[in-house]
Amino acid sequence: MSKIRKNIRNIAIIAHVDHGKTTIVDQMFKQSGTLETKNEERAMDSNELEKERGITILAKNTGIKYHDNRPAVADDYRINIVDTPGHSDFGGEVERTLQMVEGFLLLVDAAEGVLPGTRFVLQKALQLKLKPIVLINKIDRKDARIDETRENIFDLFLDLAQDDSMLNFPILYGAGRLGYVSKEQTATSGDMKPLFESIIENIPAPKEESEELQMLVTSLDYSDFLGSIAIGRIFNGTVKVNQQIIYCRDEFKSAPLKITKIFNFLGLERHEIAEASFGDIVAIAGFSEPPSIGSTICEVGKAKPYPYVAIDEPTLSMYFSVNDSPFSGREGTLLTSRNIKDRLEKELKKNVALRVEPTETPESFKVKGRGQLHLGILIETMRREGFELQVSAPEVIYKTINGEKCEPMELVIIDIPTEYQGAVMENMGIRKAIMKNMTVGHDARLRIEYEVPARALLGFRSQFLTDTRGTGIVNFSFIGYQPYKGDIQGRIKGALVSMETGKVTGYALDSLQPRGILFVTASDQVYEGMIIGEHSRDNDLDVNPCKEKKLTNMRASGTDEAYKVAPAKVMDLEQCMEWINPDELIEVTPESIRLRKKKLKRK
Ligand SMILES: Nc1nc2c(ncn2[C@@H]2O[C@H](COP(=O)(O)OP(=O)(O)OP(=O)(O)O)[C@@H](O)[C@H]2O)c(=O)[nH]1
Ligand SMILES: [Mg+2]
Repeated sequence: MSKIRKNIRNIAIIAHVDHGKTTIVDQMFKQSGTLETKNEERAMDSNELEKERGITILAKNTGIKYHDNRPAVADDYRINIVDTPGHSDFGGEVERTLQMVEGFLLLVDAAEGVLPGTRFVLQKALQLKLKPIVLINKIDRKDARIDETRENIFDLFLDLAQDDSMLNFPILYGAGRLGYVSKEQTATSGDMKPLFESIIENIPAPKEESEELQMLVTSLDYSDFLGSIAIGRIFNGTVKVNQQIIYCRDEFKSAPLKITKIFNFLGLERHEIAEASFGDIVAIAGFSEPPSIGSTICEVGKAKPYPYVAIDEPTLSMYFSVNDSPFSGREGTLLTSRNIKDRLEKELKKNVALRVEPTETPESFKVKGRGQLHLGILIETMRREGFELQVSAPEVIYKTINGEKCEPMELVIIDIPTEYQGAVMENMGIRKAIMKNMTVGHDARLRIEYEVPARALLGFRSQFLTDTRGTGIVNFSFIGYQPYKGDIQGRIKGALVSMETGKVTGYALDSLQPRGILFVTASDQVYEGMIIGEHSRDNDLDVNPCKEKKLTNMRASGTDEAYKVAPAKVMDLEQCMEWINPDELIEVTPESIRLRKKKLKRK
């Protein structure tokens, strides 16, 4: 007979980027009484880059305790929550963690409506047959379009549901940031109770199918005291501290090992517990080697891998190489191919959507990910750790399907003031975009849906912002592979390349200004072959940014400050990734991001 843990609910919060997932978790903490502490915003976005950029990068587990006092169900409940990232580059995080839960809360921003990320995460959740709750969020926004959003959500479910039972879902309305959720779309105040109650009513309690232990490992952690830590969901059985276990995956079976600690998640803390059973999401220590994500923890002698749905394959690749620029070793501490290899191997253990392949030279690795931001965050993290490396222009990963060359495609939704329609449509046309839908929205804005080859979006954003004078909004998400669409023009402008190694002078920059857009400032150090600007024409141009003014008579030349040079264009890593061509590299160190030609010396 199968057992049920009627006081537990496991739920993932999913949405398009920025639709308010992490913010609503703050309120769930607060109003369930789990976190009494201060008013820290987006408490779950705990890592440095998440805080800096205001986005969630890693999916994370937490839990709350909730007392429901409705007579029929009055009891104490524990709701385990997975906060997932919305940015499509981190889709692997969503796929990985959805496998832990029985249900999901789909948030949709009432003003932005259904966007490509909404489709992506909903599709993944429905494929796993998880139970839905829909929350139209941010209804406090003045530009909220609740009716239209709800209609679009229904259309999306109709499109993605695998059977009719999936079409029957509760819809709530709320403003996560203001701390209220309601069954009424006209609500302007209230609390989170309707959300908690809906979770308890609609999300199935965990059920045990067998008493033999099966815990699916969905993420890894490490502590200096405890070593490797496996985090995951127990689907069957019970596990206790000091118990002997094994972990297995496919044909692999580990040697027995002893569990030293078990923790569960509550608010921002982990609590040590003595045992855990089916339905619980826990962290377990005692491993000498970390089990791979997707492994199942079982009793000794009873290896039984739990089904693990593989994560989508990467769509973008870049080469990561040892920094061989003339400035190598000036700013970083981790320089060698060994350093880079070890670091990438460590990353592979927990970054499930990443792949690393050796190349013909030990100095270089082919790193594959789900998009520019996915790889960009890894590079940014590495430079903060002290690494120096060189990375190549990102390239999409082609696939041969039924003998035909295919390429990754993105669903793109742009939202622009009508007046820019011409410029944007022309730009999309050049990029081989296929228009799928166009609707006229409020405030004389247009919403156009396209399917576009992913490679055509490299470098798209800056052009789009120029075309729409910064007023356009663009969102995209991977939708699958389609036959190759033919040539697409890349960067039209050439590079201004330094022919000297030395210190940049204001005098030289002053005379180079008319040639294009400069990336360097007076007194920057440059080397021969380094790119110091974008040429206004389509060819590369060798220039000397270090030229000094000739001293005339006995009088010293004017100082650098005397020259009026427009401020240099400083590009961050992701902008550089959009800008560069295949014969160029980005040199990344803890202090600097430089662009260079692969071949530094002039002929
Ligand atoms: N008006 C309004 N803004 C909100 C509400 N909830 C969240 N926001 C704002 O929306 C932005 C994004 O919020 P987050 O909670 O980080 O969104 P998210 O879905 O976790 O974002 P990712 O994890 O990066 O996908 C923040 O600026 C929030 O302050 C709301 O109820 N009303
Ligand atoms: Mg978030």
